Amino acid sequence: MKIAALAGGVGGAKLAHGLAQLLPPEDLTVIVNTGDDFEHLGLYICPDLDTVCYTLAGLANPETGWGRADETWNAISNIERLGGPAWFRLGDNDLATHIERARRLKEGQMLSQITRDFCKAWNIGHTILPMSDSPVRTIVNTDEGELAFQEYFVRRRCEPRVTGFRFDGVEFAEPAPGVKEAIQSADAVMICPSNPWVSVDPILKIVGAIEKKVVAVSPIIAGRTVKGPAAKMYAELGVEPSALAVANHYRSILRGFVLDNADLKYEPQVKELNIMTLTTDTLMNDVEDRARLARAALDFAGSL
Ligand code: FO1
Repeated sequence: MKIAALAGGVGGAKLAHGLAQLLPPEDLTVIVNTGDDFEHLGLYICPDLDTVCYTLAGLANPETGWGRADETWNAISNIERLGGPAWFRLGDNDLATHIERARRLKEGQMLSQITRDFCKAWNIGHTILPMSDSPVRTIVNTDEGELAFQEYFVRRRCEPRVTGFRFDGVEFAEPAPGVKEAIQSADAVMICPSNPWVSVDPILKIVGAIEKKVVAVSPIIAGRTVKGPAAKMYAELGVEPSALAVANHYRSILRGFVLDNADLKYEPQVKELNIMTLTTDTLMNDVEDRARLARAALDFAGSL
């Protein structure tokens, strides 16, 4: 089965890794959010893209989910000592990625081409694509005014109250080369358990109408997110955070929805939306869990 997976950061990367364990390289393309990207320390940081790449390459930090395993922090410690901005923790190994990417971007290379070369260097067989080669910037509207995404997420630890989102540049951004083709040739599009507001919505805006069956895996389990502020965002936007809220979020495009056993009670309401359901254990605590959930989601998608 050929899959185009849409992914944001840590949760998305985990399911993408599960899918990569099961599908041959030609059958999986992961399309990754770049709305979290930003320029920092003169470099170009693509947190979600790097999280997905490091995870599929087996290089990711197992504790944080982002950044590199066995990392050292000499550069950022020295930047801090010099009075520079150290709130965004860039490890020494990770820095090499940002320095080399910034160098190539300055030369005029496209982000998708650079990502392809990096994936080759990291021995990743599956295709990982940024959603677009053009910059898109997620802006979080809060009770304290507008904040650039990483300012909100890392610097302010998601504390300000969210009132909405804007994706600067999205109206001019074309899908990166390969994105449309991956969706067109896929048997199903799988929305990974990423933040619907800030990880998946930017990708959906870029790719436009999807004429394939779409299956989503809920990032909300029993009203909470494993990682990240999705549940907090729903609550602040006046929606009770739940798997049902996620199904509603994607209702216009979903054929199938995977929710956790803990959310069994929402199955009838999701079905009322004309969306088929699979209720299973969606927590991914280890590499085996990722493959198990991917297997269940693939079988479910195949059955629709
Ligand atoms: N997240 C944090 O909470 N604190 C950090 O200092 C931080 C640094 C960082 C460096 C590289 C990278 O690729 C990701 C990093 N992240 C950090 C994660 C990132 O901000 C978020 O995971 C995503 O943007 C949300 O999907």
